[in-house]
Amino acid sequence: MEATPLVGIVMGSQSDMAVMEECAAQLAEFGVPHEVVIASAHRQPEKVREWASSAADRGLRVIIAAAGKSAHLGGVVAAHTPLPVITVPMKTSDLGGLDSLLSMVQMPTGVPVACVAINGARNAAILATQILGATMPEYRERIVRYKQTLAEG
Ligand code: RP5
Repeated sequence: MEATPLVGIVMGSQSDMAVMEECAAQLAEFGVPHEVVIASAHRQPEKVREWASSAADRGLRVIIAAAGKSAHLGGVVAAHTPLPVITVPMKTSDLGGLDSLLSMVQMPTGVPVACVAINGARNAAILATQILGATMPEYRERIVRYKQTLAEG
């Protein structure tokens, strides 16, 4: 039986998948059960609302939201869930991802999201695992080991 996902990855378009596969791969390396869904805040607002508002009850602990251009997905998800939301600004063809980044970091007071670097998919996975590790020792241990591998070069 598959483990209940602890991290939910949501992205605005199939076109984000090539970058976000790295996020899923990093979570898999840490052994973190996760789910992946494509849902656009603008094109599929009801799908986003339903997924985000049921996330905590379904067992998710952290959400990673990736989007590009006018990247409202993370903020909309955060509006519908008490879970922490990590956003990943997608690099874009016209504005290089600065559009995505600024859309994500300028959230109004009361609805925060964390934000990693443009295309920072692996860092989003690492941060999500660190959040899990705050209360789940097995994931804290995986981060400790990962940091040891970084230090050893
Ligand atoms: C956003 O618009 C998506 O997250 C994607 O990064 C960007 C472009 O989407 P497509 O037009 O390629 O579907 O919603």
